Amino acid sequence: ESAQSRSRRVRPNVLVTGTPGTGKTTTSSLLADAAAMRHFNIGDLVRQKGLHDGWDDHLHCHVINEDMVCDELEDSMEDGGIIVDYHGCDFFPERWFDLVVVLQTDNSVLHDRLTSRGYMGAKLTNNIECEIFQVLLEEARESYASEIVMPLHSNNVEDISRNVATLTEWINNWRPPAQS
Ligand code: DAT
Repeated sequence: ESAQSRSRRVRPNVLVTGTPGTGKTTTSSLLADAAAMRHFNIGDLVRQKGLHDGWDDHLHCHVINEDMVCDELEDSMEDGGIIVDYHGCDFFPERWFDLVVVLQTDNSVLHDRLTSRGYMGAKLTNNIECEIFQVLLEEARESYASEIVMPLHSNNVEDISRNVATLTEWINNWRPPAQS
């Protein structure tokens, strides 16, 4: 089933994941323009379409309804040419993605970015720890074939440019798997 679903696509699907603040949305929107892909920011989609089960007062975010998100995306994912941008990766169907990018940022740099975004207290600490312990990299490696997981540094604007160039080239060189 997995190989069949993949071979329908004429363009690849790319998941861009990582701790909040590592640059997923910035990178994904630049990549979408550069490689003519469609970008779904899952956080925005959840808010716009109400794909959640209410508000988490402790974590200050919506409680995402993962089934509703997957149902919403399924048809678009079959067509290919999609970038999905989210700080989690274990609930999407594995067959959806041809490449899983994990953005990584040094702690001090990430700390400053999250502070200027207004994060503090437990939310700040949780996200810094998430990055220190490489939670998203581990989650990606547990959820997808290791060959398709690509960790990339995202510490400065030069990293963003290089990552967008690298990923654009990867997307343009991608070919559907040969039919057997
Ligand atoms: P995410 O979508 O992972 O939460 P973002 O793209 O919204 O991250 O970026 C958060 C902030 O940090 C935003 O102000 C842009 C900045 N930023 C992200 N990646 C960066 C990088 N590699 N170099 C410099 N600034 C970056």
